[in-house]
Amino acid sequence: MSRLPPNQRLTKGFPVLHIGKVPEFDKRTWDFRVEGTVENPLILTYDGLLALEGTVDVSDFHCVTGWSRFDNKWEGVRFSDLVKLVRPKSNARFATIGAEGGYTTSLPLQELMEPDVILAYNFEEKPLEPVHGGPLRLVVPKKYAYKSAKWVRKVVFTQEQEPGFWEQRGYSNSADPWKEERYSY
Ligand SMILES: Nc1nc2c(c(=O)[nH]1)N[C@H]1C(S)=C(S)[C@@H](COP(=O)(O)O)O[C@H]1N2
Ligand SMILES: [Mo]
Repeated sequence: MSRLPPNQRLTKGFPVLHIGKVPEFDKRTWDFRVEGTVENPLILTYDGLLALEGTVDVSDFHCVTGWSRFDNKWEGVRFSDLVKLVRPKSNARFATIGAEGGYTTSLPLQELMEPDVILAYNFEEKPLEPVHGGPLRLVVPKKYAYKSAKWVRKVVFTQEQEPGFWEQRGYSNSADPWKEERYSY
């Protein structure tokens, strides 16, 4: 199988795509919260987040508008490592990712537990730039990139799935680029 999903084209640059303004990052007030149906909710500062066990992963990125970018080197906290810390209750099946400015997306825990799913704070060995979601973004390589929320502040574990920003506006909830699941019809 080709490395490029159907009807995608390869880009060498790194397009910037989002709605709204790039948020200001103030290390003194920024926090990252993990809550919902978990045994051990967390509130971390930026330094607290960097102190967690980190992972580097190189992955491909596919935007639903048709561009793909190969070999992106992310460093951050594996979602599955976060799960070990917060210990979801047995009825937790999804998580909603909340970003600055109200953007949300959600995924089944089963998909978030994949080893390439990372809450990334570094990109290509440097702190992730604000335009690309710094200080913290989710990276879900096997899904169209609207699942890779930029400027993440919150993860809420849930029993039922809460449709995200684009998922409420006609984009696919499953968002698999290999099956070309772009729209929800
Ligand atoms: N918070 C937030 N995250 C977001 C978006 C957004 O509008 N807001 N757009 C998504 C979409 S559609 C894409 S293609 C990627 C683009 O990431 P990039 O700008 O780093 O290339 O961010 C995703 N994450
Ligand atoms: Mo996108």
